[in-house]
Amino acid sequence: MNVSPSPQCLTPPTGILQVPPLHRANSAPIAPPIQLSLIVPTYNEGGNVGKLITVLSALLDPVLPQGYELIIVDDDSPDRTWALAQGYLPDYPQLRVMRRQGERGLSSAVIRGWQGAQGEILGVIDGDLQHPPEVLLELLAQVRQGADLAVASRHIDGGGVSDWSLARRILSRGAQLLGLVLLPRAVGRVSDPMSGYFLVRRSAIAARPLQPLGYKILIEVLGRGTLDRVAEVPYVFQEREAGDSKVTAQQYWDYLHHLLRLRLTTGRFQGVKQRLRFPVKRFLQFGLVGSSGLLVDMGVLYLLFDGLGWGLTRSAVLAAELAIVNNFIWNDRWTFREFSQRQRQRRKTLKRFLKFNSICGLGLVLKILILNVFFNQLSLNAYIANFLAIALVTLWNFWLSVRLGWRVTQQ
Ligand SMILES: Nc1nc2c(ncn2[C@@H]2O[C@H](COP(=O)(O)OP(=O)(O)OP(=O)(O)O)[C@@H](O)[C@H]2O)c(=O)[nH]1
Ligand SMILES: [Mg+2]
Repeated sequence: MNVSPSPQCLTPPTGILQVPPLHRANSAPIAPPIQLSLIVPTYNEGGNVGKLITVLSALLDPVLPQGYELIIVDDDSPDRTWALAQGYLPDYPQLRVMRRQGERGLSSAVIRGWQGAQGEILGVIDGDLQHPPEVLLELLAQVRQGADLAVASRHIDGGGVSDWSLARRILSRGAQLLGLVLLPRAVGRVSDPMSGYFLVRRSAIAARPLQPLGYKILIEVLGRGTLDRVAEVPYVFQEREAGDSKVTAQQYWDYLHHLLRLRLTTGRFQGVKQRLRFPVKRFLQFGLVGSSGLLVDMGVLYLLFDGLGWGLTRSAVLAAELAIVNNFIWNDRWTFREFSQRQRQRRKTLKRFLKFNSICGLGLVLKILILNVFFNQLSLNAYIANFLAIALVTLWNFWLSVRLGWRVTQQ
């Protein structure tokens, strides 16, 4: 026979994944009320869980005395992480442990934790100490100052990854790019949509069914939440000290599946509205800059090919590159001024320049393809075909520049 379980041992909720709104009046009289509920999803984190509990409690006790709860949601780990965590319950009154049996997965563990939580501010942090605990206080400060979502980011100044291989960096950035293309409005709101370390106001996600898949719970929050203000705080992703990563190729598939599901189930009308709100003024500026680039291109070509007698290809390549430099400078200082002003560091400017170069390079390939189709397949006049190709590619370049080139996260 089981002894009656401690109230600090939470029963995993069942049914749909939906966070209830907060009903203070119905909750047990606790003084002071819980403000922050931080979920720690764990699977085989026996080597980390003890240290995590002590570090997080020491950090939060002075800031929110009795006003927070730390909820370990463990998926019945074979290394008995849940039992180890339960061992800390008597000494840590703000600690709760939820042992899930029969349901698995990081994202659903986080939501089950939020479903059993009492706080108005809900959060998540990894259980392997890769997320620096002290950043939590900065995230909390952001929410207290009015943010609906505060995300710890590796991709703003002061953030980073400690020792990732090139392959992992490329995979992570590739996944982010895919998200930007498929779900630009949601994913584009933060610089690090892959972050698993954030706080969100309960009211921003309450009372709506959530359908996360795999690891990227933040994508679900961005896609389905009502988030007026989003803030970011930099952090450096630490190396694991104990235990093993649970990341497998399956997580990449889940991520793709998750993005597509969100694409199909959210934002359809937003997409229409967005199309109707085409940024005409900015596009005209972009077109004007493009025309100035054409002049630079022609002028340099004339100078090198006719004036200096260089070969045609060499002259054309240099002329095109100088035109790109010209366009970049004007677009950065004029067309997309308000974006570049917020990211003025030299490294960021260089990054924007390289992105713009790739966008233009891709545009050139596209232009030649379109020109050939119009001229060879549709038998249009060469100059009309060229004009149409330039117009289409300018639109394409503009779209990519807005989506990827001068993208700044909303603060
Ligand atoms: N409850 C629960 N937690 C999980 C599950 N999978 C992973 N976790 C926890 O989620 C957190 C992040 O998982 P990790 O495997 O460390 O993933 P990561 O930090 O993105 O990647 P690494 O840098 O390789 O460690 C850790 O605290 C894991 O223990 C799961 O299926 N259920
Ligand atoms: Mg980890």
